[in-house]
Amino acid sequence: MRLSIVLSMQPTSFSALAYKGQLEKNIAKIKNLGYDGVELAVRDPNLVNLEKISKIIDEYGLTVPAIGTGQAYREEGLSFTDPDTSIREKSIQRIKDQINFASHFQAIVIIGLIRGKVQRDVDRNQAMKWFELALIKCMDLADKKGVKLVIEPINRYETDLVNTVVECLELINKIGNENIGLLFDTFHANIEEVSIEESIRKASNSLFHFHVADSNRWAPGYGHLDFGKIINVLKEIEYGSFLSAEILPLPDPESCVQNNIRHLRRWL
Ligand code: LER
Ligand code: MN
Repeated sequence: MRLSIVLSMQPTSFSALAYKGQLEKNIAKIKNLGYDGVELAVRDPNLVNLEKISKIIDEYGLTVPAIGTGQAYREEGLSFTDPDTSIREKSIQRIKDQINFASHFQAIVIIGLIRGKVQRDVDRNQAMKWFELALIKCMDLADKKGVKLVIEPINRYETDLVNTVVECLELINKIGNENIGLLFDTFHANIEEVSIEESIRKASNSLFHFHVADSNRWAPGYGHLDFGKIINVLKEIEYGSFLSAEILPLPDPESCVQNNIRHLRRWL
């Protein structure tokens, strides 16, 4: 298992980010601390200088395991389940742009908050149908580009569409494409799952990516989750990809980024 950390490429209101902006400076720090990768949170890939970022990432010998896409929902209100057709179309196009962007890094594209929420006067089944349809449209391009997508179960306080691993696996099975899988996030799982370890086992066949944060969304070691147990289950199911830290910059950005790696390495 390798370690990465989320870095936002554009200003955002999302708080669970140790580092935002100052790309070269932060990428150098991430590398020097011993991380293997950097997960990029991108609002709109058309506003990113691909050549520049690729060059920096290559220079520091880092991998980009995944691209986060939720800022398009937070900052622009784009969602797969908006009752307005043009917004749904725009959000599908945005994820297609993300798939093209991700293909340059062989990175996974994350489907998190871009799914939206069930809006007033919208039937829940209708919202789920829009969600599925959007995924199917995106998978066409993902298959062509050889890019994988992951759906992230997100806790009930952020969305009411797909909160748990079981709901997420149902949706993945419905789509029935080997390039779509699950992103497990320990912060959300701590709120929604009966047992974090059992849920990881359930997800094992579709587990493509993994977000780590402690119970309070601080770095692992600052809350009450048992990362020894979590990592042992990941070893048991032979998860071989990244543990990506999506953590609050507390008590300060430097300590959390250093202590995340120190804490997790005890069991890796
Ligand atoms: C994104 O990976 C995530 O975990 C969400 O909480 C974003 O709001
Ligand atoms: Mn997450």
